Parts: sequence; structure tokens; C-alpha cells
Amino acid sequence: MNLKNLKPVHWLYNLMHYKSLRHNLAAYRKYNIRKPLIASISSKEFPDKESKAWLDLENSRIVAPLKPAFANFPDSIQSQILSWSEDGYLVLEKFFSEDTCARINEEIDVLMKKGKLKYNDTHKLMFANRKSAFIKSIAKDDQLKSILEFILDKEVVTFQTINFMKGSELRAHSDSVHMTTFPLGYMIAAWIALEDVTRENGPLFYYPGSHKMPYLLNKDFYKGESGLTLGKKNYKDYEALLEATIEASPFEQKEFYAKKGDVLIWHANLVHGGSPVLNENLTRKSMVIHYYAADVIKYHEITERPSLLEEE
Ligand SMILES: O=C(O)CCC(=O)C(=O)O
Repeated sequence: MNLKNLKPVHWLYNLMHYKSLRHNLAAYRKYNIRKPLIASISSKEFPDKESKAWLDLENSRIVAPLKPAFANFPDSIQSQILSWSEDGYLVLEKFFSEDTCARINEEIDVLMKKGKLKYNDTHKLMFANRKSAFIKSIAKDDQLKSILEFILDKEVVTFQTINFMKGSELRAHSDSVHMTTFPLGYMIAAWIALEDVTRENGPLFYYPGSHKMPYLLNKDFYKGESGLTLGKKNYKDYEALLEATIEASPFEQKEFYAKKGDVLIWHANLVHGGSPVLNENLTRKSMVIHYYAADVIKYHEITERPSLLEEE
């Protein structure tokens, strides 16, 4: 029996990290969730399965310019905010300087050398923002946050950073199955190229417009669970279902041949992943930052765990 499948093991772990669950308290009250903060939580508690984010409910071309803050953005950002409702992503060219990227890469190298940052069971280097004040400050960059907060029309908080040294080769997915909110639509990610990306070193891929597809949630690939166990939900089943859904959809895959310092911001439900690495000798240094809106319920649909969020 896999211990990670036992909900009481999660409850105990959550209890030990109670402080990091308090971010959910106000939203549990607001949405009338009558459960302890340590309990398992998933979309089955919630009545609706659709985003409530303003630019999903209304067309950004019409409503975005009506907000005074829109005028503060340069033309290149304004035009992409206008197409956010259609596209579900935007690109900020050369947003971070060469020096900033070099400094992030250096911090990662030092953390790895000191053994403070290690690969998890995949290619991911998780939570460097908790180990480096500089990387934490990048995640809190005022200009970046002003764009994210405009798009969500809510204050955002950093949930995590993930650094990759090589192309991730992750299969297509939407982050909303990993980092989920109630109401839906209130996660947003910023992906930063820390070196140039080409066809060869495993570019990020994404499907413009795919954020408009229905959110795939546990009920869609559910294999049975009990009050005490997660059941046989298999992430591979999710990936297969999502791939079949996106292949049958009109959305077309794009690859992001980013230049160092470019940023791609994606919607909570935009389908994306990592293309194959064609040249294994090449690195593809990048960092993705996942943010939540501050005042929503934040959790992980697949594992039914409330998110642990460190106070900023
Ligand atoms: O960087 C990549 O190749 C993919 C990253 C990704 O899919 C994610 O962070 O959700």
C-alpha cells in the first residue's frame, strides 16, 4: 500500500504544517466549506466547474481598456492583454536582463553545489524561491506582478518556483489539475527563459486558446476512492485523456523559441508541456513561477491536498 494514497497520512502532514494552511481560512468561510483546514479537498465539494475570472467571463478586448490601470502598460503589453480572452497567454520579450538571468543561474548552481536544491523524482528543482532571497525577489517583481494582478483582477501570491536545467519533456497538461482553485481560473504562471531556447533543447509548447476547453478534473479520470484512500487515480490516465482531447480540438500547438530573459505568462487552464530534447548535450535553463490569487481556495485536485503556502 502506497502511503501517499492514504488520506489520513495527508491530514497528519497537514496538521504538522497548519500555519501554511491558514491562507485558505477566509475563502473556506466565504464559500461555506465546512471542513477543517487539514482535511482533503477536491472539486467534488464545489458546485461549479467553470472559471469565474473576469477575463474568462467577459471579453478582454471590451473590458480590459475600461480599467484605469490598463493605460499604465506599454502598447506591446496592452495589445496582448486585449487578446488574453482568446489566447490565454502573453509574451514579454526581454523582460529580465542578461544580468538578472545570469544571477538566477548562479544562485541555482550555488544552491545545487551546497546540496540545498536537489532534483525531485523528475527534472524539477523545486522551491528555489524559499532558498534564495534573490529568486524570491524575482517572483515578487513589481512589474511582473502588476501584469498578473491586472489579468486576474486580484492580488497574487507566489506558490512555487520550478527550475529546469534541461528541457522538461513534460506531456501536455493544464496546471489546474495540479494547482487548483475555487473558484476556478485563479492560478497563473510566468515562465522565464534563462538561456536561449531552440528546436534542439526542448522548447516549451502550448496551445493558444486551449484555456477555453472544459477543466479536466478528478471526476473525468476517476477510478474510485473512499473516505480514507485516494483510489486508483492515475496521472497517466489524465495525460492520455488530455492528449486525446487536445488532438480532437481545433487548437494548434506552438513552440516558444524564447530568447534569454523572455517571459511567457499562461492561463490556469492553458494546455502546455515540454517538447522532446533533440540534442541531449544541450541545457535549457528556465524557471517557472506559479501564482495563486490570494483570496481563493488553493489546493491540488489530483492529490486532494490543500496547498501549503509559506507566508511571503
Ligand atoms: O518548462 C517546461 O518545459 C514545462 C513547464 C511546465 O509544464 C509547468 O511548469 O507546468
